[in-house]
Amino acid sequence: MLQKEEINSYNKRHETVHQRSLDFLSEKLAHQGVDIEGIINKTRYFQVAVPSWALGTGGTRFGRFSGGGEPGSLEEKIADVGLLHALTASCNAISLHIPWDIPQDAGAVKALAAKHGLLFDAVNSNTFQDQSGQGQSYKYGSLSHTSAIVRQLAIDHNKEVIDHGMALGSKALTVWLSDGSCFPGQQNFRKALSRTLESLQQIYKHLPSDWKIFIEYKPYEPNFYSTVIQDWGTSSFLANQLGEKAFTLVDLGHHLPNTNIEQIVATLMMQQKLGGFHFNDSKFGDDDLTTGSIKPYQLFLIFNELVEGMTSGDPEPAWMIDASHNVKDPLEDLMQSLEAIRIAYVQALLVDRVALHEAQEANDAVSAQNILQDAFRTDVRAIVAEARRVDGGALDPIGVFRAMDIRKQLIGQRGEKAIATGL
Ligand SMILES: [Mn+2]
Repeated sequence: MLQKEEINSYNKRHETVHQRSLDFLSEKLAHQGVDIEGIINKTRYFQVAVPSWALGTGGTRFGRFSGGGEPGSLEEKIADVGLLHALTASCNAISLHIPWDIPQDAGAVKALAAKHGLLFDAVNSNTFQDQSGQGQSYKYGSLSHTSAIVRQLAIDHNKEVIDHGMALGSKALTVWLSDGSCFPGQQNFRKALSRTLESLQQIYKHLPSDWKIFIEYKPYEPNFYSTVIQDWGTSSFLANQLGEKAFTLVDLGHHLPNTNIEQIVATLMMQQKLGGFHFNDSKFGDDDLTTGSIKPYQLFLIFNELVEGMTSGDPEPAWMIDASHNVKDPLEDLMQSLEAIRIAYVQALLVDRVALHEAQEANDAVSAQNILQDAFRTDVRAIVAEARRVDGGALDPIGVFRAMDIRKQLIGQRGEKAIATGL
């Protein structure tokens, strides 16, 4: 475990410059009537879950280039998220994928996570691949399958995932289906959707009273003609049919190019139906690139709607990073994502909402754009760094990670060939 003193000693090197940037920003914001302390506090509480599958080097269908020292067990995955949380103080939860991360001893796993200051976020089911020894195949779908026996297998799996999650203190189940078809005519759209709803209703019955179910959508891949839950409208339909514990989950990469995701967010929040949120970035499809690496302005505009919703009293969604990489060290990648997410959040907090509403009501497009871009062009990194520092994190997390040669240490402990389980 990374010691607080080690982080503090690195922080000392950056203290003077950091303080100067913070004072400069503080004075600038004070002129605008913004209380910087309030913003820092809100930032501290903005915590994002890290999924257990983001800790290893991701692959594509063409190849996988492991970086070494990857976590080979659930315990090591928890240690990696603990390390990230120690450095960034911004990811206090881990999201597990069952069956990749079935806890053998839930009590011990829970205790280990608590030692790292971690909670268990939503648990994720997996019916997009067959598990060894599985009697039936998901090749042609799971919850929507034409065979009742396959559907039952998938329903039972989701119930088991809920049971695992309950033992760990999770409060939500995320369902993402790869169900769909590759060729026109292959699947009856109406029957597939209606079977999916019936299957979800069975799972919903198993949900404890204080749990939520998040329904994720995706337009294509791995199926390339149709996906049963293709868009937010379909997810929203299912959530509304299921009941008050069911919500839509928005994954940034699960949209066709140029989709107005911020408007989807606003529409779902207005109905109190946005339950979960997955961060990543993309150029073309579900590219799973580092959050904020390609379209930081879009990320800000999305956060602008999220903050608009949260300040109107809509429930805060469950935040999670959902990305996986071929090129970067996965831990460094996650640190970049965590930073980008908080930057966009803080910029959205800086939007002069009263003035924006006035400009909108007056149909003043020029002022509205200026108000948004004033916030977006504010360099808020000192606020994000200060929020980390106050909570014992590093002013420069990647700098510490590199200076301490943490990847080399992990390779020393786990080996060059250690490959994260599940990917
Ligand atoms: Mn996702």
